Amino acid sequence: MKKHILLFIGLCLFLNPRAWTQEEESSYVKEHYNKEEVYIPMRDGTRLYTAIYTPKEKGNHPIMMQRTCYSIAPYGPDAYKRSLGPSQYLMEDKFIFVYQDVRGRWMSEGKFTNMTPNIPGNKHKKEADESSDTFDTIEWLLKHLKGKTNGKVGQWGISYPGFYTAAALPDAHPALKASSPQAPIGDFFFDDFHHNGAYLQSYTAAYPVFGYQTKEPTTESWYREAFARMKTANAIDGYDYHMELGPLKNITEKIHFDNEFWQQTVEHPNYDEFWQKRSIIPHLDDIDHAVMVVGGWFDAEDLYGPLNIYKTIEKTSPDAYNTIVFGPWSHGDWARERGFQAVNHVYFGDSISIFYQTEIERTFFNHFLRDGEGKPNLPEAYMFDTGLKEWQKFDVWPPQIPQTTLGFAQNGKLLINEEGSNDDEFSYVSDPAKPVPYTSFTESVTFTPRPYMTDDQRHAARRPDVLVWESDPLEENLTLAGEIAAKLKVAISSTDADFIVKIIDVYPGDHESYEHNPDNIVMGNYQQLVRAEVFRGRFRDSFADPKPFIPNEEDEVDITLQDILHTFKKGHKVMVQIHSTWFPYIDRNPQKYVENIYKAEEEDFIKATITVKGDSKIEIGEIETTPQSLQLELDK
Ligand code: PG9
Repeated sequence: MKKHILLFIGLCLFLNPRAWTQEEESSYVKEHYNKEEVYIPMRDGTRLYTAIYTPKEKGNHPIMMQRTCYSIAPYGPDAYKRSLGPSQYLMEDKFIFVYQDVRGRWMSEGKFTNMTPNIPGNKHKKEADESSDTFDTIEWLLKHLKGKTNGKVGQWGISYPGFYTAAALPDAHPALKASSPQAPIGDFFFDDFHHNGAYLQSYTAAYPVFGYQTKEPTTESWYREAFARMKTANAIDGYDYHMELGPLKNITEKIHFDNEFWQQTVEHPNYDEFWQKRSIIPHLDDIDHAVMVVGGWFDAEDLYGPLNIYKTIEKTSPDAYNTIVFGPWSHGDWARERGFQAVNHVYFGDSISIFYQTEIERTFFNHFLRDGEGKPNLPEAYMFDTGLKEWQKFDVWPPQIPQTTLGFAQNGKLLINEEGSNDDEFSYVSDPAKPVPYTSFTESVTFTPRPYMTDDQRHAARRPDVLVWESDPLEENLTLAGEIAAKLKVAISSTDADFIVKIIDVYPGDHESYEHNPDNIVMGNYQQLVRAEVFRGRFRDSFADPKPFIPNEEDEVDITLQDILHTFKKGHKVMVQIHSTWFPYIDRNPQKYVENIYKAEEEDFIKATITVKGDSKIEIGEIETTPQSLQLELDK
């Protein structure tokens, strides 16, 4: 009888997987895995500290590896990670899990470099980069684990570990069979610290983690004192905190005065060789193993990276098995399941991460690392429609569907598939002394910004320095899918300005509210942000070669916003907002052209009248954008 009950429980769990508790995961690791820690020598002699978790169950297990700048802690042969691998399901499937501190971080030797530049064609040379470090690590592991492994290696990582996964794709070791760069950083001038040349002031507190060199291998944090300078514990209002900070030069003088990466950021305000060589995107042209790129539609940190790494591989390694998965997630949500999936106030459904972990990620790795023939039963693009709140499968991304154009008419009327008139113009006064808040709520100083990605936009819509266009209530569903190009015709009264463009889903007044929200969050008439982007106007002709505007002369600013898949449902309205400050998410543009905004003085910050001409427009669909770093490579 007991056996039948246990069998029934097991069947229920298999059919309805549930997230384990931390205690369950931790005890599983100790019961089923052995751990060893080793130094692995790289080709230049530098040794990288590596933890190897091997199943106690004998067998020829595949290897799953993660390389990280965030520590492979806990250190010590008897200290075990609470869980192993991308999910508990792959941990149950028994792999040899390998974690490695990258060069110059934590217990590894060597010097840390942000976004280590790739050395093309480096497979057999003496110089080291992330590709060669991964190659040398795999070569060493195959020898060390002989008799315990089937010789197939997979790798995965989220965010910076996602970059290290992508950085291992060029000149990959032949044993590397499956890579999943998840929310990978692609290029720090467009991911994380900058968007289209504008600095994300909301990232200021993150600099200590990346701006210092460890004097020698250590298990202890070496940046905590510098982190404390941001007083993040006491700063209850990030907007006021950053306004009181004043111009960015005060960050250099008062906070990050000894931070190597901050100094580099300040000295390289344009997209010069310093940033270009740190982009992984131009190096994705000889990939010969399976890749699954994963990202979240509301990932505030790395959206440019996953979308452009996937699309570039499609272009430059057309024969590679290369797929993409995008869900209704914030940064890294897919790796954790809390029962329901919501980003800030917006609810998308239950057990979405479990579905991804069990049906998509587990299938991908088991297929390519065990004995899967041909291709796994997965689509080219597994994309979640964030309006319909359901998964869609596509044979190609961006999808080949008719382009949608949004146009701007008088009286705040948004035109759909109709363009406005150049005779119309819409103006506002942008004042850096009173910038548009980027959140509808009070937020303290952030390590990185997150909830704003689906936030209510009514706080901005009511400001005189925000242009707003709104469609009539839709008579049928409208799906906006693919890439987005905002083509603005503008004139400004000064010599520099930023442009923020937002696409917003306006809910009907009777829209349901969600039980996971506080009672005061009513979703009727909610103006949900779907996608937004900033563009620093000085870079309108070239990110490498900025130039001032000529006051009051019409000019063009073309802005690429990151892809979306969102169905605006019948009864909803489509809204577009345009403005020129977005604080403290983005640093304030002085609006008077200076060579380097990181060194601008208080008196450089001036009001400016911004005019947007009526024949500006936004196009959504297959726009054929090319990442800046790839374009520069192609232009050589
Ligand atoms: N991409 C994320 C990040 C990079 C740099 C600063 C802050 C965040 C991440 O690796 O989590």
